[in-house]
Amino acid sequence: MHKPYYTQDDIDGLAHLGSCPGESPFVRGPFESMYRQKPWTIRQYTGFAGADASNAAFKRTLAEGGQGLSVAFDLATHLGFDSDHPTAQADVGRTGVAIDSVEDMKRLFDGIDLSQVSVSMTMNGAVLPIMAAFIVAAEERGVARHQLRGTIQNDILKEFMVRNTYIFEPEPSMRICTDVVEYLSHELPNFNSMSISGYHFQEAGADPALELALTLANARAYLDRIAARGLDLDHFCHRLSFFFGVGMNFFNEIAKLRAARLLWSEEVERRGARSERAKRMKMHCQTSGWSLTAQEPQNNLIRTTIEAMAGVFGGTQSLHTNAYDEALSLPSEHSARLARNTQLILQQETGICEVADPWGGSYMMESMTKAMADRVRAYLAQIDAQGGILQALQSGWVSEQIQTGSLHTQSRIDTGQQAIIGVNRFVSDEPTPSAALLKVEGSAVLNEQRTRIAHLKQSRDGAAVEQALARLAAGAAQPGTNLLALTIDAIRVRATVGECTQALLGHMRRYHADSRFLRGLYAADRRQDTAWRRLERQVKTFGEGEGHAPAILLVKLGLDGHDRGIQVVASGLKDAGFEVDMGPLFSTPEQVCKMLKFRHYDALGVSILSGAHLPLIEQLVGALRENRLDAIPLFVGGIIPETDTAALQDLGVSLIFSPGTRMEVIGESILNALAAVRCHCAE
Ligand code: 3CP
Repeated sequence: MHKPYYTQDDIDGLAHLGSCPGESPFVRGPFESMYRQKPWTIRQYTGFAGADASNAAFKRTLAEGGQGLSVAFDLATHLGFDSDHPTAQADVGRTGVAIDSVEDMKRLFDGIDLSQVSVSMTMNGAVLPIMAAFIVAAEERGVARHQLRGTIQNDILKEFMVRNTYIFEPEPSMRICTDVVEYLSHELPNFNSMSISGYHFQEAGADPALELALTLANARAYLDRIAARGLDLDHFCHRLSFFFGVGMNFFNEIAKLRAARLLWSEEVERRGARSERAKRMKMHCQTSGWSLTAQEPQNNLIRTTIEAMAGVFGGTQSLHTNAYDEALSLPSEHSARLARNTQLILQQETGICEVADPWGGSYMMESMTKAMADRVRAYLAQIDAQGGILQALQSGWVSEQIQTGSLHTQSRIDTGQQAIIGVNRFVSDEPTPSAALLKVEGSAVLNEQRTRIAHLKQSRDGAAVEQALARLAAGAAQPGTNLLALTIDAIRVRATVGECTQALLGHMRRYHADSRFLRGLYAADRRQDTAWRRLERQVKTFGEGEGHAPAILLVKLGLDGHDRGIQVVASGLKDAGFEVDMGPLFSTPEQVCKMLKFRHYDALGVSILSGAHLPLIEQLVGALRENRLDAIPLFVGGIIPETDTAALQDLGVSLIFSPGTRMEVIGESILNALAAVRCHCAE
């Protein structure tokens, strides 16, 4: 909550005041000259289909004003599956580029000078083979290790908390992260070895203070592990970088980024760092994907511009601006260009780069920076009281905090308290002008990758691969051996990403998360709301008619781990009176059938945000038919382009819900569909 206005009284005595940009505690920015010397890096997250298509997109981005690269990998790669693995097939090349070996990595950067362009790679679960493939690709192109500049995300803790592209259990995962930091700090001195991320917390529902607190709590856990290896803070700390989301809460977002630098500087100093470089937080920011709406998508251009300005006023070093059509599909060439131009216009037309920390000294901003830092300190104290972030993760505290945030936000939107223009206010009757969406031909990418893997396996020295993988597997069982060094050896002799992962899985167990959703919170926010009470009555009436509450099974199919939407829907329907079960992440059609046989359900709801809805629903419907379960009404929620609606309906999908659908609309639609089925059966 902001005050109506701020005065000198609000900043009197604030301890963080008085420094200049580039001075500890770096509230005002990591560099004195900030954007006058070097504007933030325009770094757009890009990658889809195969390496050649993504390489062309990288070259286009650099030619059109992009200043660094940021690789999006597909879900199969994230989870350590080669493209020819049966589990991966529907997801190959959908939400990022498919990389199975160093050969793919070389094609990805073909014609791009890795000694000149810095490359960020969002990779966590399969960090070892992907980082190894990047290093070997550069080596075979003649680029020296010290010339490589860029960032590997390598932040596994937030994967367990929200993003869900983990492979191994937390302990071995932490070892892998630390091995990567240790290796890079010695071998690739100009490469950032972590991008400790808050972005995904915000996307999952955390407010800026919780986002920052969880990020810093994770960073502390990494510092503990790295310090335990005997590494000197002044040697590696300047290569730990950060990544935050920037949403529509304009002033708060700026305050968050300023408070982030303040708190990090304090933390690192407290641990004994001496150099200014170690205490200086550097960050990448991304505008909020969640704030984008499928309704009137051009409005998203405006939202993204405002969020980008908050990131820049907050002093970010690197920025991704989302494309306006991302609530509908992957960005098209045109929307990607507009997103990039948003940053070019800010850098080159506005004069914003001329002054460092323009908000410095503002009564409001300084007081909000302090308030933000205090809220974050209070969260950190709560985490410490539980014994640290790993304990808070395992007890469920972290997911409860985030889900609470997301449910309150959803109820504020559904009741209209939080305005979203075109969604809950000033809704337009005009049809949305259709955008030219990017469509990935998943099956073509899959076939190409399969052929390439087969060729690789025929042409390599099989015995050398076997030996390298055996050494990697032995290393996994032996703490103290650096797993990145061993993976580089395996990748160099053409082991695949999947084979390296499999070798590690011999000694490191695969992690399986529980699916949880909160009960009672959403309904508590909507108790006074007539639309909500009507839904509750309808559910009750349905239950009285049937002799039991309507029971629904909600599942995530495929490799897509984005579960904010399904958790909100599960909580909302449960609170309305439905019986709700949620299947585990990464369910297969066969597992869904098993769950449906285990107990009675009136309906099945599937959430897919990865773009793989057509092949996945086709597989699911086939399995349902084989198991004689195809009479159950099937609903799909997620990012489903209108052009795919008819195909899904032909497959037998009864209802499709896009992001932003109000809870009572979902609930009532399901009840109506169930009633229609009952009528049909009675006829
Ligand atoms: C910069 N430099 C300066 C100044 N500005 N020196 C003096 N004065 C200045 N004003 C120096 C820096 O110290 C650095 O040198 C060099 O110039 C480059 O600047 P930089 O600030 O380090 O910028 P950059 O290379 O772009 O690196 C930015 C950070 C990096 C540090 C944030 O980690 C990064 O690029 N992160 C991006 C992460 C990312 O793209 N994530 C994508 C997530 P030295 O290096 O010598 O110090 S996408 C996730 C999407 C959602 C999902 O998960 O699915």
